[in-house]
Formats: sequence, structure tokens, C-alpha cells
Amino acid sequence: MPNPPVTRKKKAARPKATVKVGRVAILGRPNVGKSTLLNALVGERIAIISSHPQTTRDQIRGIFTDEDSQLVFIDTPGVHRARTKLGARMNQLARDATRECEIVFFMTDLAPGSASEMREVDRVILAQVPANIPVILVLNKSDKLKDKTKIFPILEGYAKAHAFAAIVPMSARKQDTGVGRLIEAAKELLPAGEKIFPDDELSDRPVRFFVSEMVREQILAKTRDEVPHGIAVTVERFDESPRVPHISATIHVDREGHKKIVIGDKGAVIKAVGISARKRIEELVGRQVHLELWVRVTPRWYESDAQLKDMGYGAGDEG
Ligand SMILES: Nc1nc2c(ncn2[C@@H]2O[C@H](COP(=O)(O)OP(=O)(O)OP(=O)(O)O)[C@@H](O)[C@H]2O)c(=O)[nH]1
Ligand SMILES: [Mg+2]
Repeated sequence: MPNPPVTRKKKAARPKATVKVGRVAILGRPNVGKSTLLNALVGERIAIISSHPQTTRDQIRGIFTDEDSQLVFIDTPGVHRARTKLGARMNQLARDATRECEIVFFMTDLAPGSASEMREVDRVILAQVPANIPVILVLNKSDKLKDKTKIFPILEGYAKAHAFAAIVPMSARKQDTGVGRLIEAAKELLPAGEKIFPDDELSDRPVRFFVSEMVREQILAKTRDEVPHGIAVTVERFDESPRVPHISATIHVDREGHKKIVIGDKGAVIKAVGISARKRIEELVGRQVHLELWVRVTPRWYESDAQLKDMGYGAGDEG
């Protein structure tokens, strides 16, 4: 099975001998735009994004290298009230990330009518960050506020809740100037050191991981309600020997009814998932691939330590 690292297409600038280095964990509630920000920071679509909460289930590291820095951004699952072993595991991964980083980007989202007081759920998540770690507050989705002056009382209100190292209102989706401001703010807080990764490395995750995520992303885009939360994707085979590499993946669903939805009328849904996921995979690996998808009912896989481990989510060890 191939396990090469994923590299970026664009050439990164050659860094100096010592540069600003460090790890930045991106933390926050589900659906606030953490994965959208990770992609904007590294300039490539590596983390999957969807309108469903709890899309990200794992830590995803994206490596940013320029002439004077190498920053490792860690996307994390949205912290939520866990109802399954998978959910508990996801929260644990988010907590772990705050202990393995030098800086936290704490993200919340703005909406018309956003209160100037920090939300209680946000306070609880923020309280998980070790006291010695500087936190930069990211107020995302500023594009939703037509009247930008509405941001000022929110800035003031949030500044009272925590001694943030910086506060950056931005739109991750629009990839506005907030992206560059966050990178500069992180560099200012970091010590000089030696880069760890080669200039062109984009993530520490192997291609297989992204393949399964890209299939899952397309299912999330094409199904609704409880189906997305019950889906897991595993890559069974990744054969690079043919001229066009052959990938075989299994979509695990929670129950028979979900299998019907994922397959769709005359296979329409799974066919569309396959086409879109294949295009995304080809974009990532830079060559044509053949993608074969299977659907299997694996009831309550998200409550089984053994299944979670097999699916690459590790054992859910917290309740
Ligand atoms: N309007 C607007 N929508 C955004 C912005 N950033 C992200 N979104 C949308 O918000 C939704 C969630 O984005 P994600 O990046 O998946 O959010 P997340 O925080 O990673 O979510 P989880 O992985 O579930 O924790 C998607 O529909 C995004 O397109 C933004 O700046 N403005
Ligand atoms: Mg996410």
C-alpha cells in the first residue's frame, strides 16, 4: 500500500536557515469554519468541509512554509456534547491538540444579531486551553455581517472574556486579508528554530487518508439528516501497478435504509459521489485514478472500539 506524503503543487519559497517555527491548533465549536480556515492557510483543499456539524473527525495537520517561517496548523474536530464513542474520541483529539501546540487559534462565528458577550459554549471550550498557551481569537464569517461596525461591540465583549494575544475578524470562505493577518500574528508569537518538514510537504497524512475523506465529503454533500453522521469510509486497496492506479473503498453505513439512500435510485447517488470524489483525488495526486466504491452496513460502528480503530479513528477511550 502506498503511503507517500501529500505535497503541494506550487513551489514554496526557500526558507532561511533559521525561521519561525511552531504548531498552531485551530479550536472551536462544530461548523464555525475551522477546516475552511486550514485550507485557506495552506492554500490547498486538504481538509473536507460541509454544512453539517461534526464533519472533521480527526486532527489534520497542514504545513505552511514561506521564506521566514514553517507553521504547522492543526485542524481539529468541533468540540460538542458527545453522544457516541466516536464523538468522545473527537473531543479528546481536539483537547490533545491544545496540549501539542505553541498557539491556539480559537474560532467562533459571526452572524447578524451576534451577542457581544461570549457564548457559554465557547467559554467552556476556551477553558480547556492550558493557561500558558497564547490564544488568538478568530471571529469568522464576517461576510455575514452587512454592517461591519457591528463587529466593534463584539470585539469589546470578547476581549473581556480572555486575554487574547490578538483578535482577527475575517471570512475564511472569502479568504480575505484575515488569512495573512493570522499568519503574521502567529509568527510574532513564535521563537526561531529549524524547519522540520521539506519545503514542499503539505501534510503528514498519507494519500489514503485523503482519499477516504474525499469520498466522505461527497457523501456529506449529497445526503441529509442522520445519514452523514453514520458514514465512515475505508480504503481497502490502492494499487499503483496499473497504468491508472486502482482504488477500492468501502462506505460503511449504520443501517440498511441508509445504504439505499447512499446508493440512490438506480445507483444515481453513489455514481455522482464516485465521479466527484475521483476528480478531487486526481487533483490531489496529480494523475488519473480509477475509483471503485462499495457500500456495507456496519451497524453502530461508531460505538465499537474495534471498528473505530479499524477505521483509523483510534479506540474511543473516553465516555
Ligand atoms: N458565510 C461563511 N461561511 C463559511 C465561512 N467559513 C466557513 N463557512 C461555511 O461553514 C460551514 C462549515 O465549515 P467547516 O470549515 O466545515 O467548519 P468546521 O468548523 O471545520 O466544522 P466541523 O469540522 O464540523 O467542526 C461550511 O458550509 C462552510 O462553507 C465564512 O467565512 N463565511
Ligand atoms: Mg472541520
